[in-house]
Parts: sequence; structure tokens; C-alpha cells
Amino acid sequence: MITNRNILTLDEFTIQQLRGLPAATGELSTLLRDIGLAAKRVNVEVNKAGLVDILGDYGSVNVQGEDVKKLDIFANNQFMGVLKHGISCAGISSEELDEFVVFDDEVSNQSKYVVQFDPLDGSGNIDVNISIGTIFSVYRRVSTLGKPCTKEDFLQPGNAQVAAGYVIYGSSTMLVYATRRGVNGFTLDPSIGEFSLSHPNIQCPASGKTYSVNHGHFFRYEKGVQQYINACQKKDTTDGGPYTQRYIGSMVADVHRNLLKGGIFMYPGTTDKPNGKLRLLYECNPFAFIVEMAGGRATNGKQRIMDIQPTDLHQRTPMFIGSKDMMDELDTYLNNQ
Ligand code: AHM
Repeated sequence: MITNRNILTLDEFTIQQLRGLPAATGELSTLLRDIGLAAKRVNVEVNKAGLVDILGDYGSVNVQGEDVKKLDIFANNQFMGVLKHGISCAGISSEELDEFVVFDDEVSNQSKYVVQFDPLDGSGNIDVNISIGTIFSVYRRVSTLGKPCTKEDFLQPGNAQVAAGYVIYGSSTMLVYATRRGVNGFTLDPSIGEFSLSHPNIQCPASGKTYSVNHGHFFRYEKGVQQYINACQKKDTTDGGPYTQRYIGSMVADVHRNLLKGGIFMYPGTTDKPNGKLRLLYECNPFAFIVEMAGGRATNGKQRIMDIQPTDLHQRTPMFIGSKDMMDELDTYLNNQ
């Protein structure tokens, strides 16, 4: 197979992008390369999940009280391992771990970034062969360089993110990441084992016709959310068709589709779980950063997701995210209560 040299690989693209920044030291590009490497390893295991005994529950319950799947553990160890052995990360926090992890060695203490990740989001879907993903975000440390990183580094609001991204293990495997310079998507080319730039400069359409929400919880949502969902069901879009409801139950897949095609994704609070299910640090902030950098919006129904000051590594928040015009319309229902 002849490789198309006009298509940049993830490493080539990242190095080119960051070379243009006068203050760039190359640490961020190294970090993104490390994340790409871990993603490729996880991809191999996800692809053979049906074949080997890695499929299924690990038999323990994670800090969120949810069943932990074997692949969750594998993915967690891969991302943590690659970041620990790299030269650009001072520590991590993960949805799978109770506490953050400090890479307390000479090289890591000099690193200016910390990384937060959900190693395998949507893992309830592994057993049924539905797309799952990894979500990550990168923050510049606020603690003193040269010393071990601290909890304050991990409790920064989303608006302090330097970069965020996700990997979707689907019909093809893609890595999408955002910096303040834009959002770009890379598809894994299995023939050369490289992520190659396939979706340059992703822009979230201002509107769409897809709304994504768990309808099963409808009667537990607040009035404004119910009214908005009802309005979605009655909509006629500009091209004459009704809105479409699409909810995979795998946030990476749902938000990825809406990011590319336009749409809104909602995980509202319910009467029994007022803060919903999704985690601010591992799911909501990274996606809020990516979608905002692509021109969309993300809120908890009251305020911008990225302005929330986290107080706990594992706090949850209601989440509304997507195309700008659809988010603006949602606000009119939520503000009317
Ligand atoms: P997980 O961390 O257990 O994988 O759960 C997160 C997932 C999201 O990807 C998805 O949007 C949501 O849970 C679906 O939840 P529900 O089944 O309650 O609608």
C-alpha cells in the first residue's frame, strides 16, 4: 500500500502546530503522542474483546459504585503507564481511581502538565459491541515546578484546560483533540498503525436535527427539560423533516456524532439524582472544551460547564452540550421556570 504523504500523522500535525507557538517547549506534543500510543494499545484490546477472556466484569466496584469491566482496568493502566513513563506529565487523575496519582520522580516533577481521563467511557456497552471511548483533558499545573503536583492542579475549572480530546473505538478508531487553536480529528490507519489527519478544523454546525437524551428518565426531569424535549418532538427543521432522537448511551459516540453533524446531547439531573450521572472532570469539562472550541456550547442548565469551580475529583453535574442555536433555544425553556 502506498502511503499518501499529503496526509499528516498525529505526531507530524501536532509538532507543526505547536512549533508555531513561541513559548512551546514541545511538552504538549510529547504528551499527545503518549496519549495516542496508549489509545492504540487500548484499541487492540477493544477489538479483540469478544475473543479473549478480557471481556466482562472485573468483579469489583469503582469509586462511583459502578461495576468495573476488565477493559476499564486495562485502559486505565495503559494511559497511566504511558504518561508516567513519558516526560511531560506530573500526575494524573482518573475516573477509575479514588485519588489522583503523583508521578513523584525527578523528570515528572519538572513537567508542567497534569492529565485527567476517563479511560473507557460507555463501558456498559462493551459486551454488546457498541462504540466506547476514552476522554482526556490536559491542564497546566498551578503548583510549583520541580516539586510533586498537588490536588489544586486537579481541581481547576474547565476554562483552564490547555487541551482536551477523546478517542472513539468504533467502526474505525478516531482520536479528536482540541487546543485553543482548533479541533482536529485523526483516524487510525491500521495499515501503518498511525492516526492520520482525516477531519481538519472541525466546526460544530450551528444547528442540527438530532437530540440525544435518555427518554426513559423523562418523568424525572425538571419541567423546562421536559418542555424542550416535547418541543423537539414537534419540530420541523428547515429542510422539512422532523427532529431525530439518537441516544447510544455512550457519550463519546453521541457527542462525536452531534459535533460533526449538529445536534444537542443532554444528561439532565433527575428527581432522584439532581446532579445527573456524568462527571465534571472526566466527561463534562473535556467535552465542553472540545465543543466550545468547535463553536458550540455546554452548560449545566444554569451556568457554563467550564466556569464551574470543582470541589471534588468525582463530582457530577447535569450536562447540556451541542450546537449553539439549539443550546440557545434550550435556554429559553430552562430560563422560563
Ligand atoms: P460509564 O462511565 O459507566 O461508562 O457511564 C457513562 C455513560 C456515558 O457515556 C453515557 O452518556 C451515559 O453513561 C449513559 O447513561 P444512561 O444509561 O443512564 O443513559
